[in-house]
Amino acid sequence: MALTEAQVAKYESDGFLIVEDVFKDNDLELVIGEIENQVTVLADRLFAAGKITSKYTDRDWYTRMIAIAKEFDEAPGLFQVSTPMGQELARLWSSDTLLNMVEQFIGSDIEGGAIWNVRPKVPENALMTVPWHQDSGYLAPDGQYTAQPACWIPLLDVNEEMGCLQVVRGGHMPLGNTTHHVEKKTGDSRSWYLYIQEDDLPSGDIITCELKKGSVLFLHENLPHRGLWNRSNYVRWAIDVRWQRPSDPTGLEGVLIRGPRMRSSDDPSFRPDMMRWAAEERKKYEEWVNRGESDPLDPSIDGSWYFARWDSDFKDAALETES
Ligand SMILES: O=C(O)CCC(=O)C(=O)O
Repeated sequence: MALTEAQVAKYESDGFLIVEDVFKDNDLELVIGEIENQVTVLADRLFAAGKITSKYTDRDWYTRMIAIAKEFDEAPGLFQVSTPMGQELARLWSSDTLLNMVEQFIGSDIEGGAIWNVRPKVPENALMTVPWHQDSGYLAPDGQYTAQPACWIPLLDVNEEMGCLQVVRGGHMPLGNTTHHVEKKTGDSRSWYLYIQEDDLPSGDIITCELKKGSVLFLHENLPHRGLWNRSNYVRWAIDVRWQRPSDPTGLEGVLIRGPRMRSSDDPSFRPDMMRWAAEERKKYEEWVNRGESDPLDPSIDGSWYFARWDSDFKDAALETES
């Protein structure tokens, strides 16, 4: 699927682009099945650890994580930060369907961005509600000018009530970061999010991006956006993945490994080895969040390395992370 010139121009001027009917139901079923299995793995772990009194096997994809989170509210966050990259998600991320569109934004040398997420946003859960930010705010300063389009892929129809995304149209310009703050200082102490104060948001219409399953939302790395509170009775499942040019800094040097190479302009037959990358990434990630040492059921992330860019209180902790 190729984007029209008008769609590419819209992405450049608005900083985001909704593309409808990218995937058919069947295209997403394998990923959903994989995620359902991963939820079962988590439920088994939590049940064995006595964190939940039932594995809630009678609940479906739309409600199981809600039942689990009622007993252990950190479960969705734990799912997000600790579930390994699965084969089906890797396939989707590196699919020609997505790469053919991404190529129109950044050219035909493509590397995956090292930050990716599967988000089970359950209702009324602060840890799953992402405040206003620019994705590049989470990077080291040298990464803030790296073109790094994100693709947000809902796994069901999403609307405002379910906690879809909001964006500031055109708010990605001029390039560079707006001041971010560390949410754990003012909000939930377990939070790993940065936030932009409403007063610091660039001017521009705030657009609520309601999407049908099968549609995707591309986001410019510099575009302020947030995930709304989920006020529905369902889990708002969504995936977000990123790409960049291999020649650009990731802004994550020393913390995460580079993302997987996906396309090469001088070798059209190049195919990525996604699962090898995923295994290496896992190892590095475990070190990064210190999961080897801390409680494996604690979802908190040591985000001091990116907190420190915005708040000097985290400088010492960041130095420890790097050493
Ligand atoms: O899924 C959400 O609610 C937030 C997603 C987001 O902020 C992101 O992908 O950068």
